[in-house]
Amino acid sequence: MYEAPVGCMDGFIPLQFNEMEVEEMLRLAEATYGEMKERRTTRQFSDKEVPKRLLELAIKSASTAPSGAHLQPWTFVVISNQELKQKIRVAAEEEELKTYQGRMPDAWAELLEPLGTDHIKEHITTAPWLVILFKQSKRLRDNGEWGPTYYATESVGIAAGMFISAIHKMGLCTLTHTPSPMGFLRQILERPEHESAILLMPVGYPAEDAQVPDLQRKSLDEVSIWFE
Ligand code: IYR
Repeated sequence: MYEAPVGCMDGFIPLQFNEMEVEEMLRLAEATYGEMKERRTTRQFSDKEVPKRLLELAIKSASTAPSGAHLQPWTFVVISNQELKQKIRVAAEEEELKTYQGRMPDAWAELLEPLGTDHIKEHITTAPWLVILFKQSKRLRDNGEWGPTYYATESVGIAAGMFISAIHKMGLCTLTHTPSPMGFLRQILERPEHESAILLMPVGYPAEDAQVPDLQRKSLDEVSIWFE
């Protein structure tokens, strides 16, 4: 039977935490920011192969995300099968065409115009890997009954952020594509009713001639308010 370490409550273990000198913390914080600010969402991918192990590690990193009641309410569906990617691309472009040609209100379209997006989703078939992140709205309880998950949207959003960071830190690119509506992904990928697709993320190297919009990010003052 499991016994908690001496001095710990049942089911608890001592936190592993190595306090660092502030100088070192500052150095690491600067280095992290330096790395993160170089991340860009890429729409043009190369078809160069990416080892499966890198995807496994990115998903393991993402799955360390905090989640409501530690339920980890996510499923990463990972695809390299070209026929399946093609099927998803056809379905995504069908929906996106309807969106771009009529469903998208002007106020939305005017924001996308400078980003150069359209209904053609070449990245779905070009990138070597396609990762589709699903949110689970229910979980199977120990007694065999279904129960809800908690803060699933927030939890999956955090896991997505950590996945994106992991992909960037390993020297690859991704794109948070949100075909709309996304119901077709559950059908094609045969996911259960309580799972809904949140993001479709191609992963790979950027195309050699990849271009990104010349965006500026908001300053610290614009994104934060401090009470000291
Ligand atoms: N889902 C569409 C439209 C789109 C919406 C937003 I908000 C973007 O930042 C980019 C695109 C698409 O993926 O093209």
